[in-house]
Amino acid sequence: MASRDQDSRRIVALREALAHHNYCYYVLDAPEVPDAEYDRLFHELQLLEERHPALVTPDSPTQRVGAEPLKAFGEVVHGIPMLSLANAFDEGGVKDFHRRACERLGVEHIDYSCETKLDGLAVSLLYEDGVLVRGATRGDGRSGEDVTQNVRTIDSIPLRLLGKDMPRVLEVRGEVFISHDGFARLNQAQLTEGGKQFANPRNAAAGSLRQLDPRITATRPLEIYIYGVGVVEGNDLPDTYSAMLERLRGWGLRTSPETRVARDAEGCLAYYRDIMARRDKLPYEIDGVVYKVNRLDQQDALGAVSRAPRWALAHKFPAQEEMTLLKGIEVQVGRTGALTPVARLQPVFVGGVTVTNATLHNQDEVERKDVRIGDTVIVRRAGDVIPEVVSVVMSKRPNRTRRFKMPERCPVCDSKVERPEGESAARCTGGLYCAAQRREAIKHFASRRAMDIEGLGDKLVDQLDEQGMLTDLSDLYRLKVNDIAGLERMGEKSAQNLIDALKKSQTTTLARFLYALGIRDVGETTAQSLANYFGNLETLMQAKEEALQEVPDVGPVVAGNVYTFFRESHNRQVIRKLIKYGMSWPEVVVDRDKPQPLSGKTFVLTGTLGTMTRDEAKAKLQALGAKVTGSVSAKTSYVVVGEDPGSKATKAEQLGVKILDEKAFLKLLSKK
Ligand code: D41
Repeated sequence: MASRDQDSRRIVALREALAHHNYCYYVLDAPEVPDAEYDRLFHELQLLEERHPALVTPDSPTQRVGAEPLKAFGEVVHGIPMLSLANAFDEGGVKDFHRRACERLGVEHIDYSCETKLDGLAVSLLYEDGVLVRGATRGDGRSGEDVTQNVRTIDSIPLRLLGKDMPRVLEVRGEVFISHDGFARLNQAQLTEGGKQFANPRNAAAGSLRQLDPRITATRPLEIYIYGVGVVEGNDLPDTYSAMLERLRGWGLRTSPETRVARDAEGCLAYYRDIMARRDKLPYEIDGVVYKVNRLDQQDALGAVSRAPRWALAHKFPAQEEMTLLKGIEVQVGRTGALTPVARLQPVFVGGVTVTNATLHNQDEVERKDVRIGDTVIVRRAGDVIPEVVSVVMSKRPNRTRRFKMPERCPVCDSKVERPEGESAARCTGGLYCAAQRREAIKHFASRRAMDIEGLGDKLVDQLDEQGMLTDLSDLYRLKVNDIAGLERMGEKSAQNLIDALKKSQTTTLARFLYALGIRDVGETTAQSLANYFGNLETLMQAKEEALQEVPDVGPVVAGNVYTFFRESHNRQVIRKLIKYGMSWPEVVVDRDKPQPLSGKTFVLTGTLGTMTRDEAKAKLQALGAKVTGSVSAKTSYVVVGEDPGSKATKAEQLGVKILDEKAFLKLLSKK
């Protein structure tokens, strides 16, 4: 057995190695060793410490968990108050802030350090001689709660600082948060363990940090970014905030990778726009950005007013959810005739724009959310998606509200409305007789990924249709400059441009043309598959349903839709006219002999897959030549079983059909 001395040296070496790997992983985001190696080192340290309990120190990586639950948190009075941030909500606010700072400092230009504003909660960490001795919440800024045992469980917080030359006393401040992924995992775990669901990552982070039992906190995916210092004793810090962050990072503290130095208000605003554009791609929630005067001497000169520094500004993103009054519900008719209930709202500023309409999706959703006319509702607009009604504020429901009912006749063309069994959408049966469907079909036909007719926007389509100039799609190609020039906002020049764009669109590909026709459920990928398989339009138009189902990515439903579309004499006529007026594409070279690795195999999918939707899985399989069907029989080659599978998995077992879990399924796909 090794001597105590040898063990002691090994313990020190292991702790250093583990601290180093932690640093690479959390701070540099560049791990040097696989997790398994980290776990081995960790385990070796645990064994040695068990053998020599006297050698265990509080900063050992083995000591992150295990503290006993508390009855209550102690109070921590912050040595230097934790200030709050002044807010700006628009460009004007940022420019004012910059101008005032320039005036106070008597300078023309200021460098700012810009960073993201995480939506978590602020904490203070106190290091003495490099060892973490205390963690506290911000509280009211003057005093907070002692959460030392909890912050010790956060892996990205070092228990001991790395390197040398650190101040004897160093208090740093930062934001504790939970990433989108961590949040999803946490709520999933809560679901299986019967715990409560958290409403958002911020609440989850706050609830997790303010746990009296550190062993619970240890299971929560908390992270930290450090953004400032408080008390510092015994060593000087650099001259700028950005250099200071660099220094903190060198000591093993995790700082935001999105930090940049920018000059003046313009530089800050460019940073804001950049982050705003990437907001949805960041792995965590942010509610804005923060600008900080970079020179620390300038920070000192500016000082603070009413608990907020004059040298820092939070530039908030527009809120993504707002409350407003639902004044009415109208029904919109889409390209395929689907009726969508749309909420007419008291105009409200949300997600950066004024919203007056929001989708309610369909009748079932209206009922599930119990949305009624006269209600106060919460409207959400995130990114580029269509604003939607999220929920009703029940406490504000007036005595008299009106319920919504889907009309029995189309509000546009008065045709009968049908709701096929098993579908969520009610549909107008008017087809192209319905002005709404006709206009939407033309808008789709003209859209960028279809015929790409530049200049033919929604407004213009509506106008042309109102004038009775578009009985069907092919009429587009009979338009003359004179027909268009008289319309609203259309002069001679823009009319000629449109004619040119129409002409140009006639040289196309079969795939684009098929997609542009707007056959139900035929998206770009399916259109491409059909074009590749049949090579020319004639053969496709003659194809029987069985033949259509041979096409990779085409199942019985799509095959039925395509078949029906081409049986319709009106559709055939429109296509004939489109070609007569000049639509053309090169013949596609058909290569049906290309070996299809899964041809002859039949798959059934059941349950939820983690890495793709069932439709995506189906498309992938079909692209490899496999058939995907809905029910298991002795002829089925494989059943792919996701999470919460239905009776199909049991049936497969009974019939002795091969079962693939997601991992095995992905492996099979990757090998083909
Ligand atoms: O990401 C944040 N939430 C964040 C918060 C940040 N990036 N910087 C901050 N800087 C400060 C000052 C300038 C006062 C040191 C802050 C906060 N404060 C803050 N968080 C909560 C209250 C104040």
